[in-house]
Amino acid sequence: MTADILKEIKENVITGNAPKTKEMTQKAVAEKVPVEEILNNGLIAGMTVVGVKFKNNEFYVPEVLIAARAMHAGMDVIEPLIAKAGIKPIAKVAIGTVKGDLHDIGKNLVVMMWKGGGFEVEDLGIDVPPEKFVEAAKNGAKVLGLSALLTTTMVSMKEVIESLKTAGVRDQVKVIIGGAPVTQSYADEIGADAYAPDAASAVEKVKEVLNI
Ligand code: B1M
Repeated sequence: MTADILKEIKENVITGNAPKTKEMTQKAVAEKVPVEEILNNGLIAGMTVVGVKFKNNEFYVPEVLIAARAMHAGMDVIEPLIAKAGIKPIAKVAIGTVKGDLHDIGKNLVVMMWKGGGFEVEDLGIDVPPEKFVEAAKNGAKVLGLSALLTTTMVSMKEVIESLKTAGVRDQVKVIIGGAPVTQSYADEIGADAYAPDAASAVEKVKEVLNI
């Protein structure tokens, strides 16, 4: 029975049915399914499939956004219970679009995938100056995600890494970069810890840099 409800939650996240995801999550809570199971085997399991489909070009941006909305509908139900159950997020991470850059669709997808992967995500927004990334690292983010869509703003990624060094916090945080003009060789050149070509890979990369 529990397995059926969790399967339904997972399937409704994948198909992006927010009302049904909410309803099934409420049903699971009413039937005393442990909140950790609802999260891991229902909601996160659904988003994981979405990530794989997105990577394989079976899903495109609209499907991912709709699935994320469904996941949020389920999260809203269990969020108060998560705090009570004492479930800890895997790690705290922060992400922003770098200084001078206002593009946020790709960055928002990474936010959703990271949340879907069980991370606590601080979204720093767009046009984020290096000092805000430094502040996030000082506030406990274990990974910083930097997004850039313009060839003119990707240089700011290097500034972020230099600022982390100047502030003496480079060793305590991993830096993952991404965005259309960004490449692995650029990541190597500026000393980033990883490059992710898309939002689904960003989940794999964050686990990789944290050794989890
Ligand atoms: Co702009 N824009 N834009 N734009 N825009 C591009 C990027 C451009 C390629 C269009 C073009 O000329 N063909 C071009 C950049 C050229 C260049 O530098 N090489 C460009 C330009 C020039 C500009 C302006 C300068 C235009 C002007 O005003 N003259 C201006 C700059 C404003 C600024 O930022 N200061 C500008 C403005 C805008 C809008 C505001 C109108 C709007 C943004 C709206 C918004 O984001 N809220 C916009 C849009 C929508 C685009 C295009 C059409 C689409 C971008 C997008 O959202 N793609 C884009 C052309 C294109 O790409 N076809 C273009 C979908 C999104 C899902 O993909 O963001 O690449 P993307 O994210 C991917 C991956 O890159 C990766 O994951 C995502 C998917 O899995 N990823 C990460 C992204 N961040 C990641 C971080 C990670 C890991 C992966 O880890 C941390």
